[in-house]
Amino acid sequence: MPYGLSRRSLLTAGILGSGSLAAGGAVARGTEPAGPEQAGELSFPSPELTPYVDRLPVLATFRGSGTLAMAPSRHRFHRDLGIAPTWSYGGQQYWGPTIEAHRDQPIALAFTNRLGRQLFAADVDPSLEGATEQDRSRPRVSVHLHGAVTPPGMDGHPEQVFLPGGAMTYRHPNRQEAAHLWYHDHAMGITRLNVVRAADWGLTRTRAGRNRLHRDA
Ligand SMILES: [Cu+2]
Repeated sequence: MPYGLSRRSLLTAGILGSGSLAAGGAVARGTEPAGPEQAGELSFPSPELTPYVDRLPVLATFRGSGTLAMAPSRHRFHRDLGIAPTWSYGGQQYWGPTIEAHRDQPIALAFTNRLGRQLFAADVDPSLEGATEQDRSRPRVSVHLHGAVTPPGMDGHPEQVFLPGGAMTYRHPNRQEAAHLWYHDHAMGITRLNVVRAADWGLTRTRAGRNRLHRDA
């Protein structure tokens, strides 16, 4: 398929019915309204699941400077679904830890790419700008702190990527007002695949000047 994720990939990963369906929903928008009998491969109908039966996970908090590994993990998105393979930051089951920082106090965050084969390898589309066949087996990553005021070299732009075995240290001056921000992969041509599998964080600052980098749930 030319874009989006195949239904087969999502079923294989066992994440249908999870929050990850937001990606599928976005793909479905703009198409004809589809009832159950009309559901096509781009509409990603959700299986029947009982809502609000799982306790919401509380993510770990990461404070100050340090290293976060980007690595494969596993998570059960609903009690009635199987355990799905995921990617995460910092040893979480999915996404990454809340990262807490303080206004005007610079931090340095090193990210290591320990990812194996792209979990959505079949959905890598080499016809997209920046994407290559190699992305199926050696996924590039770039960590962008969305909304942060950063020096240009620390912005995690789409071509500032590193491969498995590589690492990048991002230095954030945190010279901006309090805000909730999120961090996410930004790799050219495969962001949609990497982000569904892993990543975001955010930055909150109180009026007292406290920054709190946290996951945008
Ligand atoms: Cu962003």
